[in-house]
Amino acid sequence: MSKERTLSIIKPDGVEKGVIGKVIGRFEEEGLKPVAIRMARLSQAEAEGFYAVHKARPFFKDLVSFMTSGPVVLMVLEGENAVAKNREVMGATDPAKAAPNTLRKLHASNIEKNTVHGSDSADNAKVEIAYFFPETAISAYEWKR
Ligand code: RTP
Ligand code: MG
Repeated sequence: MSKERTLSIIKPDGVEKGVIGKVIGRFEEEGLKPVAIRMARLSQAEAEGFYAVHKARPFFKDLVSFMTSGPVVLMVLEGENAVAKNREVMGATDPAKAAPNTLRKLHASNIEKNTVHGSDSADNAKVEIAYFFPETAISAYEWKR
């Protein structure tokens, strides 16, 4: 096991539903420590750039329009196997297929408005973190608990 970082986003539906605290609390309970947090309203260019890998997908236009529809919470989470752990806590993309008690099962509306984003590999996590946070915005600290 090794300490790793991943990028998490609470999507506009999660902010709108008022579950920011619940989502961050769950990450903390699961050993994922927030080391950077900022709220933002993504521009179209930022959302298109972030999801560029999905550019050719039929849902790309809707996804960009959803991700720019309201504020999001951008976070860097740190912990043992943070990338995989975050994906596990989020659950499947489609909440109908997500395991019980995952964030998407608990809070998501549908396959698009699915409350949270998490990087899908350690390499992508590095790129996604750098997309939103300069290294100086990431705080080093230890949990005392
Ligand atoms: P994410 O990147 O947001 O963490 O989600 P993911 O890895 O579980 O899913 P991915 O395949 O990367 O898709 C990115 C986001 O696009 C929206 N989506 N809509 N309408 C559709 O069929 C569809 N499929 C995907 C979702 O918001 C998904 O999280
Ligand atoms: Mg993805």
